[in-house]
Amino acid sequence: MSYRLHIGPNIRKSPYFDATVRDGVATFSVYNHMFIPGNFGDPEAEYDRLLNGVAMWDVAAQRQVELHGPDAGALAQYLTPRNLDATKVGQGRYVPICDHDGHLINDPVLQKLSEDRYWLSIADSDLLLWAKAIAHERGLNVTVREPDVSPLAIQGPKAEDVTAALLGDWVRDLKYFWFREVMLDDMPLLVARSGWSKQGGFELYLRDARFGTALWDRVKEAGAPFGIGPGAPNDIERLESGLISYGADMRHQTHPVTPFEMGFGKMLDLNGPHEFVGKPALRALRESGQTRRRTGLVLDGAPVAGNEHPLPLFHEGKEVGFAAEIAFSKRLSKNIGVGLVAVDLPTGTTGLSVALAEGPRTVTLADLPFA
Ligand code: THG
Repeated sequence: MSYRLHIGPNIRKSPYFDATVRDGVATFSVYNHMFIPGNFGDPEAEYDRLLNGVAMWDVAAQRQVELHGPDAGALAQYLTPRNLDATKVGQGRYVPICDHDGHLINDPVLQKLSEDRYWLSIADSDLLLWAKAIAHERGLNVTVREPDVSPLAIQGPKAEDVTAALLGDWVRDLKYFWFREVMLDDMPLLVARSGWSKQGGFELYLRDARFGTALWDRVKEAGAPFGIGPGAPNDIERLESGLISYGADMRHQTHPVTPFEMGFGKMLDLNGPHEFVGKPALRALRESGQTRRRTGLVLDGAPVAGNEHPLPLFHEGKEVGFAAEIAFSKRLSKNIGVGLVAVDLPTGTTGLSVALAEGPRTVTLADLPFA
């Protein structure tokens, strides 16, 4: 389903907005109060480029929350149950963020730029307000703000060749989730090997919005020999790969989940000496035991149109969880999805049901990733 959105000054525009419009963006969504491209008119070609070639995405809506000052490291550690002791300057880390009830409120990538400067590259919830309030209320000596930083992703098997053509062969030695700060002409960038797909690639964090179109065009030019084309974070690929989508898979207002339920249990350090938001709640949740788990879903029948919000899953007349997102995978030629179900229902369990707009479907539980 798609609707027309009313466009007004209340929704922010990415520095790449003009370039994406010029290059044929067909749909937008809204993420962190900013437009983010949905597709460029040919979703199948865009999926194919991501899996077999290379795609460029305007992901400026992955906004940064900057922690700067003597207590930046202390605040970063207080915000996440993941232990950051071993995190080095130049290294990124996927960090679950919980509220005081132990519910996930964001799942950003943390970048450690220096001992006194960190960025949280956030998912779609207002972490800036949260981090500012916590810093202030705890009397920490740190400035929390949204810097002028806008990521552009290059994803797909040919992303390394494109990024090397643009920036040099050193990018080939960059390790997964590590980054380097560089200049491209006059453009200040942070370049990381990361991105919201399992096809490999890089994210260029542009540190001056005035160069949005210039950077977009440099990437396009460097990628042309490799068949680069515009695209956007791809829901079908992410379902196949099992990547987590805050907003779809969980949202603290509507379908709160714990990090244990999302499979983050091993990332948490609940026994260490350091304090962090949610520690007592998470320790209590660990004791009381997990009731739901993240799972893949397979739906029978004809290709589905997809769902607009989480849908309850039923088994033997009982509600046992929810389907977070469902889509038809042409590559796997089946309807796939992700969701949460009761822990006593193992992979392979069949006969669950979900009520789609187009009618009821039978659901079988599957392992993640699908492929
Ligand atoms: N890149 C950057 N910022 C982001 C995202 C991103 N902000 C929004 C959103 N994505 C945050 N959420 C995620 C979710 C998954 C991953 C990264 C950010 C991810 N996960 C890998 C996985 O699950 O296999 C690796 C996780 C790990 O290291 O353990 O990459 O994509 N800049």
